[in-house]
Amino acid sequence: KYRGIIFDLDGVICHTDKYHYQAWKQVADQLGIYFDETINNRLRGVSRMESFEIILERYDGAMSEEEKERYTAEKNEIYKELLKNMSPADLAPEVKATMDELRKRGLKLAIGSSSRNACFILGQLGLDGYFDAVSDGNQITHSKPDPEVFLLAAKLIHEKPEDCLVVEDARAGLMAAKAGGMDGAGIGDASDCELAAYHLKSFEELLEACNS
Ligand code: B16
Ligand code: MG
Repeated sequence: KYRGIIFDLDGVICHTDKYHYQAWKQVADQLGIYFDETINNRLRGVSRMESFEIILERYDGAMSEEEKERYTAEKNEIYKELLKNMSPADLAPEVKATMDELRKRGLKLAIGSSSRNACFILGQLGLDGYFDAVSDGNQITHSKPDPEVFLLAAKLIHEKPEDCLVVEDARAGLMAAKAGGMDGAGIGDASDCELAAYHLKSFEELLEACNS
């Protein structure tokens, strides 16, 4: 049924939420802004600057664009330091085994991530060069829910959007898939999302979704 699978990275292939959280928390604390894990959940799939805008909803002052750039750059420095803790042990065996099986069945595999650190994270996980294509936050101008990152992924694997399935943990990502004319499979936080064609309880269930 599908010819290509496009995976979101953070929240699907690996879990970087705790590092995003710790890094944003340090910035929020400096500014005296209340920030917790529930607010952090709203940052899934959203770009770095848009994430900061969500955090600033609880900030009572004005902030110049220059300052916003400075704080988001600082968050990224902290985040990148934390990412150094990641290793191939952070890649769940069932995730790797499922992807290997999908590839064996002839499907092309791509990454469609809002993150500008996607390649670094893939390297940490030992997945350098594993995917047929990587479409990430460095190559796009509009982030999810805009479909740009997934349309680029489909183009890079030379498949039509309607022949691709997107795997996402964020509502914004499932909206992006739909806007791009692709089916979506929701996992984790997005597994119950009504926008998804498949509601995955585990990563392995993808194998059934691709058979159906
Ligand atoms: P960066 P995904 C997204 O990745 C994260 O879910 C989101 O929380 C983050 O703000 C965004 O990447 C940008 O990340 O600061 O590394 O460029 O889920 O689309 O793989
Ligand atoms: Mg995600």
